[in-house]
Amino acid sequence: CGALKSGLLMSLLLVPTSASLASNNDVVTLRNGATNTHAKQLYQQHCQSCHGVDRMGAMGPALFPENLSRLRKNKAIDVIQYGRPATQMPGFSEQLNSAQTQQLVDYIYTQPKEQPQWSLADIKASNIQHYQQSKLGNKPLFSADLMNLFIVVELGDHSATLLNGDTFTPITRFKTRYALHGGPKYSPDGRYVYFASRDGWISKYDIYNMKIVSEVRAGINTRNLAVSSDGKYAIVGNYLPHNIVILDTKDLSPIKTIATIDSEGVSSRVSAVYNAPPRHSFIVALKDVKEVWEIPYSAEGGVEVYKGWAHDYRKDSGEGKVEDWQVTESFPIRRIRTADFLDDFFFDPEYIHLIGASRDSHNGQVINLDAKKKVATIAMAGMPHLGSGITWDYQGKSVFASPNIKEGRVSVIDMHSWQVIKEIETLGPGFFMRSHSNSPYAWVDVFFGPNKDKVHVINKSTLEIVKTLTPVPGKTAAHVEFTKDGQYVLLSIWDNDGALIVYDANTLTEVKRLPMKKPSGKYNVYNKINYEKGTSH
Ligand code: DHE
Repeated sequence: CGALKSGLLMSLLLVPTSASLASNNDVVTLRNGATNTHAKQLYQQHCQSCHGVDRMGAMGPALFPENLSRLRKNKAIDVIQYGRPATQMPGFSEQLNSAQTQQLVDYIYTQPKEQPQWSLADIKASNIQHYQQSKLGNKPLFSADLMNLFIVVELGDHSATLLNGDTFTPITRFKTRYALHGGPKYSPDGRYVYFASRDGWISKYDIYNMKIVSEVRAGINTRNLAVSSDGKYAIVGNYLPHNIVILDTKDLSPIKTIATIDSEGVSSRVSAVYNAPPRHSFIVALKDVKEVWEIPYSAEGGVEVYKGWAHDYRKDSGEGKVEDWQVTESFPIRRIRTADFLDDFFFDPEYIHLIGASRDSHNGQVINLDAKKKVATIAMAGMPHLGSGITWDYQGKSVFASPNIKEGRVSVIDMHSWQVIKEIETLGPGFFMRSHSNSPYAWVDVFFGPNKDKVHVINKSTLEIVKTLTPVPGKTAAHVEFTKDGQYVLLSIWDNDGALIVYDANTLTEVKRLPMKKPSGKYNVYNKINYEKGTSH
């Protein structure tokens, strides 16, 4: 991670000085009982810029024993030496010998003297109101189709651009928190956008007034956030502490935290949180235990069902495990046990089925959320990136397709029989896939390996690659998003000296190129708030 030197400074600046985040890791007691300051120096030199001061996590995850429970020590040695696929973690075999690698492993599996805490009180204390919403106007301060706006996240200098999706001109550009990750989420009307940074900051941006209005630090090491369909609540999933946090979207004040502990009392990181609109609930995927949670946030799905779930919760878990109940019946937890761990997820458009896979398994599990049970296994080679999956209609059936982060293939799966219809061969493993209901094409990148500068365009009716683009030779081309009407595609050149390239979605020819600093994801208001099938949710 030494490459991210500028990240180091930001990370140091942004780690709060609250006493609750202090820890004393200077002296490490190794397995043989000896103490060692060298391990910490190695950590500071090679790991801190990504994994944060005192192992708290930043661009990379926090490194404490409870966050490493699924990684055996000998595997951790491999990860340090050779890197981890599908992450920003490079290999260090050139810089570190095996004794140094072992010292680092011992260090990260050592409990800190003081356990890092981030309580409801810490969250409350971190809540900042930059502007009083009542004093801001209710009309946009610019003229554009509000449904065809894009937010483009630029990781290069931790900024975001608000882009007019008709003219492809930037409306404004603003600073974000350090290392945003995952898709920002819009309010149901598209006016507000909520960002999550890897180090726990949630920011609410008012598009009409082009201002960050509220912020809060919801965790030390955060995965992602989701916003309820009624726009009232945001849920944040954390790696550290092991919990979820429900926020009031009005001002991002915390409503409650829920420790993510399974029915056996085992604590877990949160893989990701999602909004399931037809269910009026949040889905919480847990990483270290074989459970998925459903948390209804409104009684709209049927009061009786809601009560049933609340009852289910009491029966399953007992109330003692939930901190900070404000209203006993609010946000009850419905536990769904799973056959395997789930690291990556996809939902069918009806949100009845969850398709999940663990990092170590080659099979996907299909779980019926209503029946609370596994209904099918999908045979998939490599490591499908289900989170980037999309759906479309193919020969009268619904299919979903997912890129693969280990192998050069896109798997296309029948969503009725759960059989793989086709494995489309690509020029290397890919990360993101996209389409639009109005487009005959699906786009997939080749994020990893020598062909990272290539992007494939797949015909959704024939399941064949019809064109492979190389927009900037040698530079990673990844992550596309369509305009509201599906007529144009925006693609990122993932480089500090990068660009956002606009293509005509039908002729596949370039229309415009805007210089940008490592643009990562881009998010169209209309596609997001309407849960367009071709985009991520
Ligand atoms: Fe992501 C989304 C998990 C590495 C860029 N990534 C997501 C989501 C999850 C996830 C669960 C969906 C959340 C959401 O949008 O609400 N990502 C993971 C990992 O577990 C993984 C493999 C390891 C890790 O570091 O956590 C990982 N992701 C990366 C990267 O290395 C990427 C390329 C660069 C970065 O920013 O760290 C990256 N992930 C993204 C982006 C999205 C994302 C741009 C949003 C995609 C979208 O279109 O919605």
